[in-house]
Amino acid sequence: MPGIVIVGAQWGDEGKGKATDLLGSRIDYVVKFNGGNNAGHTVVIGNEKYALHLLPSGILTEGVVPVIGNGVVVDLEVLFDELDALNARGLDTSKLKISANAHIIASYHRTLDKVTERFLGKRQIGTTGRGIGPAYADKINRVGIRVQDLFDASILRQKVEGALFQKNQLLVKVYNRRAIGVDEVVDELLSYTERLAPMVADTELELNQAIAAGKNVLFEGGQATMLDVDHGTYPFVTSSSATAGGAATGSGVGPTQLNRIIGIAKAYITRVGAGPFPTELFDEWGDFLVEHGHEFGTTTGRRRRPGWYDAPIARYASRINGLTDLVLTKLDVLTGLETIPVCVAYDVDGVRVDEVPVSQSDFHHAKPIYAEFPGWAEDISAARSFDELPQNAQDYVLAIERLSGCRISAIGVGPARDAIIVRH
Ligand code: 2SA
Ligand code: GDP
Ligand code: MG
Repeated sequence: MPGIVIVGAQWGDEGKGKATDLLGSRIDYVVKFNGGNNAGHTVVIGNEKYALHLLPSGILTEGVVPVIGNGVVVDLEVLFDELDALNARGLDTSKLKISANAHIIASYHRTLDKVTERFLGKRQIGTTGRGIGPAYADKINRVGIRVQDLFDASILRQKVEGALFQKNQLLVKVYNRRAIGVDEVVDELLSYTERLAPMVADTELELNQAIAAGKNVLFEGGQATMLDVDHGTYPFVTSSSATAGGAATGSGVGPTQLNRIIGIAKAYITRVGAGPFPTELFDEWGDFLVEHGHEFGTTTGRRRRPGWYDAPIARYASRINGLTDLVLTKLDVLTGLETIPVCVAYDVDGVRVDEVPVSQSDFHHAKPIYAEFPGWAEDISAARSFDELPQNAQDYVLAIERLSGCRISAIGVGPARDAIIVRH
């Protein structure tokens, strides 16, 4: 191995939590490298269902060291709530390490996220309202608060003053809100330091040492390729690097140490929030996918927008991430369909376009060109080898593999932890 990256190959919610969890037994560290508590991973273990937002899903596997890397934005209230909830269910979370360089989401980031969205009206992004964008904006503007700042009260005060200076003008003059006091923010943040202290580490050093010692490190991407701030459907994206390159910058481990890059894609596709989506379905087939796939947000409970598998997006994700493997999840959700359309190219204003168009307007106008594949009616959730799948399901997977430009090394056939066919 030893550096394995897992990224979403579509618009998120592909089942990354399950894939991470599947590899868990051979893994020593699981690192979250981007995003914050906007993520939502649902992992089913036995009869227990866990919904994680901020914590890496490796926290559910015994013996694994879960790490929140420098590329993450951390809401401390959420952090301790999630830890308390897991502890109450008997899970040991004492191994968690948090990078001293990770940035903090404070209450003013949440406030700004919500008021900005309201202000945008029809042009809103449909964010999760968790303060993600404003926290990353502060990081790039060099007025962010980092985890390490919480351990020096006078430095913290200076930084909070710097962070609030422009924001208060904006809140009062543009958004007609009250100004936020420096003291209230400093007090809020300092109230967490005692509990936080034992978790804070030089995770960049520790991860490099672990890799040098031959340990296996899994980098778990939040959100997905099409939501990446550089490579996604900007501005309808999240504010972090959700593609494989983000694993290096968001953890301090160099790209030469990343040996395997695994993209996760559903056998169809969904998106939450606003933005272009060529294969989106507004008919009963969309309802079928939402109903059979339980497509509701793990974080906000929002209904996900459903659509057919989009092969140009899969090829794009393959390229941008340098995928070595694709894991196809939720094949079971398609059971019962007579025919299954797959988008193979787009029609953009009368012209056939084979790849994701670089122009945002073209992508907005792109109409899918479909190939149709025959479906299957048999329940596939007990299949554990490729041969056990009905012929039409095998053919569907092989067609998707051919169209996506990447080998499919595992296939999800149900929500349970072991409901997966491993091919490579
Ligand atoms: P934000 O809050 O600034 O990151 O929102 C910006 C866009 O990114 C989308 N986004 C997501 N899309 C799918 N799943 C996500 N996580 C949750 C889940 C979502 C939920 O696993 O279900 O529960 O609603 C996620 N996080 C961010 C978001 O919809 C915006 O389009
Ligand atoms: P993530 O954000 O990529 O981690 O994905 P989410 O957890 O938000 O959404 C994926 C959902 O699909 C979860 O509820 C999983 O339990 C479920 N899931 C994962 N793999 C499969 C599968 O192969 N079949 C079915 N039916 N459900 C799956
Ligand atoms: Mg999710």
